[in-house]
Order: sequence, then structure tokens, then C-alpha cells
Amino acid sequence: MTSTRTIMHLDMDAFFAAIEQQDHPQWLGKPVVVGADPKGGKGRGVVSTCSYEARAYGIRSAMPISKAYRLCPTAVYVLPRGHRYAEVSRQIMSLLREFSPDIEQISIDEAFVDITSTQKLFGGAEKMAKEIKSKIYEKTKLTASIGIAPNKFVAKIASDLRKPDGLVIVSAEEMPSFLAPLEISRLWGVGLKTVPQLQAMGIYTIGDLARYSQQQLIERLGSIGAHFWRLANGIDDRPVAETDMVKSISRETTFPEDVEDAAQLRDCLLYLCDDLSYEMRRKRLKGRTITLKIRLEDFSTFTRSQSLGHTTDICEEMFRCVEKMFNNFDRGGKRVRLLGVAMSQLQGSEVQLELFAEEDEKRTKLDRVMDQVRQKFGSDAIQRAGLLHKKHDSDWIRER
Ligand code: TTP
Ligand code: MG
Repeated sequence: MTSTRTIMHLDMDAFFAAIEQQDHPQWLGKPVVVGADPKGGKGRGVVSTCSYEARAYGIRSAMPISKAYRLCPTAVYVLPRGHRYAEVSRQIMSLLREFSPDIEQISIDEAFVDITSTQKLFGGAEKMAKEIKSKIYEKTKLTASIGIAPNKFVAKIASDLRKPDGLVIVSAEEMPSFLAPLEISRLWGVGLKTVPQLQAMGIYTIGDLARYSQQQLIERLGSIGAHFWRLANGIDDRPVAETDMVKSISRETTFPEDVEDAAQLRDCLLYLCDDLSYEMRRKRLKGRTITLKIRLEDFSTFTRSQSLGHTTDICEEMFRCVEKMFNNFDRGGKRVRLLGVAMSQLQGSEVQLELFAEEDEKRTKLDRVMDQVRQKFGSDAIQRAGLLHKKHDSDWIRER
């Protein structure tokens, strides 16, 4: 058994919408929807988030913007301003660092903080949480919801329970009775497919699940059964660690035969950037540093990195930088065995696939069109013009 920890989970309330309301005080108290342009109900794209006033009309994140418009045509509709939200996010995260060095940011408005050792300095967990909330409010005029529990899983549920402006503290002793009445959909990993499967076993709440033995659950559900059993019994030893967050994301290719031709190598790099940027947009990540990896025929391996000065998930921008590093690399006449492209210094990107900020509109148009085609037809359906003359792309072995 590990000794008891105290883990805090903080999640800002209606984050993008609350910032818009603060920046436009005339919108305070009104339904505000951040997302795609509704175009009088004909708009495509989705809701990013909305104020609690808009939630009263049934509007939710990820809902088609046309549906939101039907539910409340008089709401204030605004396009997302990613840079502004990222700026406020940085303010909040640096404020949290004044309270504990053990912070794991998991999205733009959300972080875990291990306060096991620092809570005493602030007179206990509750006082510390209240101070964090008021410091955030002082600085940004925004409200946060906080959950505190012996582990990440329960802390995250707790922060969600009394939103907005909530504070829920669950002690180790309270954990079983806290978890028991909650719906099983709250368990990490229980998706739309698993719910009916569990219900067929008479499991509707976390308490129902906790009454099964671990062995029974493994027999019925496979190895995921053990995971559900552990969570349902309040067992979650995952540490709060920045390393938990994806540090980098990459694509690389080993050629079936070593390649000499620079044009073919450049095409391959474009292909890798394209694939990588698509994955980043899908995962809502942007990166600041790009790395090129080259392995030559004699297995000597080199990397070249460059910071872009800002974060991006745009293929064109990534490729331009990689191409430059590639052109400057002297391979001494040797052929290339492997090429790779990686992005690091990642941040959660603020907008969904179909919701690029206005200033990025032009640059990302091609990316967006390709994303839509891929989503429709699968990832091999489309390739960039630079690749179109290639017949043998599929010969490249993709290593993930
Ligand atoms: P959330 O914390 O999930 O939502 P929220 O902060 O708007 O509201 P809540 O009070 O329920 O926490 O997400 C944080 C931000 O991420 C949100 O303000 C907008 C963005 N986001 C999207 O762009 N699309 C989505 O589908 C979701 C869920 C969030
Ligand atoms: Mg939030």
C-alpha cells in the first residue's frame, strides 16, 4: 500500500465562454456560445463551449452549431480566440505553481496538483483550495471548480460534481460511499459500448461494480475488468507528473531500400509532416519545437531540432522548417535509411478540428479540407500535391 496522498484536480468553469464574458462585460449573465459561425442556423461546425446561461437552453460542447442556434437563436455567438485563452491558461497554471511544484496540466483549463506535502503550509487542503480559487478570481475574475481526494480518479470526479465554482473534498474513509451511487459512465474507460454490457450484468452504479470480485469481472470483460474493479474500489496509484502528458509526437519511416534521391526524400518528409499534423489536430495538440531525424545507410543517426517561436499544428509550416533542416544537412553522399519528424513542447490546442481561429483560416484551409476527406474516406484517401506523382508511397513502412 502506498501512503495516503492528497491530490487536487482543478477545472475552470465554462472556460472560453467565461473569458469572453469577462472581456465583454455586456455579455455577463447572458447565454454566450463560443464556436463556429451559426450563419443564421445554416452554419456548419460545432459548439466549442458555452456559458452556463446557454447551458440552461440545452446547449453543450461538441453540439452542431446549427442545433445550438435552434435551441437559442438570441444567444451571443462568438468565434474562438485561441491566443487569448492560452494566455489566461498560462496565468492560471503559473499561479498554481506558487502552491505546489507537482503540477500536471492535462488540458487548457485543467490540472492535477499533488498537495500531499504542501497543504500544511496553507493550513490544510480546504484552506489551500479556497485560497487558490480566490487568487484565480482576483487575477482573472474567473471561477474554478476543485476536487480533492486521495487519487486522481476521484479528484477529477469530485471537481465536476458541484460545478460551477465548486469545491468537493473526499477523504480516504469517505471514498467508498462517495463512489457507490455514481453512474458507471464516470469510470475512465467505460464508453458507450461498455455501458449496456455492464447493465446486462446488473451494474448501473460504481457501487454495483465494486460488489463484483475482480476475478468475476476479468472473466466477463477481459483485462479491462481488473482496471474497472480497481477504480470502482478507489484504487488509482498513478502519480501526478508532467511526464504523464505526451511529451512529443512523431512519425518515422524506414525505406524498403536506402534512398539517394533528394526529391524523393523531400516528398517523404512532406508525407510525414502531413500525417503528423493530422494526428496533432485530431488530438488537439500543438507543438513548438520540430525535430528531423535521419538515419543513413551505415546506421549513423542524426537529429536536428528547431524552435518555431510559437506553437503550430499546420503541415505547411512544419514542412518548411523540416525541409530547411534537411537541405542544410550534409549526408556526405550517403543514402538514407530512415526519416522521422517529431514535434515537442506540446500544448493542448484550444480549438477543435473544424474550428480554426480566424487568423489561421487561410493557412489551415488545406489542412482542414484534407482532414474532412480523411475522416470520410480514411487516411490514405488523400495526399498532398507534392506526392501525387509518386506511385510507391505505400511501400514506405510507417512506424508508430
Ligand atoms: P471543459 O473544461 O470540458 O469545459 P468548460 O471549461 O467550457 O466548461 P466546464 O465548466 O464544464 O468545465 O473544456 C475546457 C475548454 O476546452 C472549453 O472552454 C472549450 C474547449 N473545448 C472545446 O473546444 N471542445 C469541446 O468539445 C470541449 C469539451 C471543450
Ligand atoms: Mg472547464
